[in-house]
Amino acid sequence: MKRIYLLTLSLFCSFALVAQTASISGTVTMASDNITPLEGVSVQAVDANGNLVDFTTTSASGNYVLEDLPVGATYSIVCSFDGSVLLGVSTMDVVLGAMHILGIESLDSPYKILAGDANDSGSLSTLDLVLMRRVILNIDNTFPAGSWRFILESTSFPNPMNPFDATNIEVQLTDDINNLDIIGIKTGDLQQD
Ligand SMILES: [Ca+2]
Ligand SMILES: [Ca+2]
Repeated sequence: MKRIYLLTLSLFCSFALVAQTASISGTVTMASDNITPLEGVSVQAVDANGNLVDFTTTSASGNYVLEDLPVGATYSIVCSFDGSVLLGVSTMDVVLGAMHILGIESLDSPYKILAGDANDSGSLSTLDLVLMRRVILNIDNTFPAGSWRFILESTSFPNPMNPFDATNIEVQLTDDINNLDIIGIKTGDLQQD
């Protein structure tokens, strides 16, 4: 009788242990079309104390899975991707940024405005255009904002002309999250070609 009790108790405990963790998965795609997968993006789950709890890299189809994350906690999902700083950055992007800043023709998507913030200041200004020009001329080989920034695909922009509040990815984990899809925005590629 005691044996059965212990067996039941241990089964219950292992079930409880399994139930205490969950996973987060999704796909990382390019902002240009929300379809093209980004392979090789580093995806990290960081808890509120700054501890790295799990990390992975996106597959050829852009998929990632973060596993064995204790539930009941809040996680920041931190993405990074090295790739070429010059990718997609040309004089045309500088021209589009200048037209936006001067009010001649506004950029038509919050992703494009985020792409333009090369110095990660939370705004798009002529300073960003100077940095883009320096990358085009091979004077600099990095942007202060990094080559890419990442936001949740589900992000809504109450004010599309000021999208800078939306860039932290945080989730409260209570159960598996299966569609935490993320969009990668190439810094400096305002036209998103
Ligand atoms: Ca800026
Ligand atoms: Ca471009």
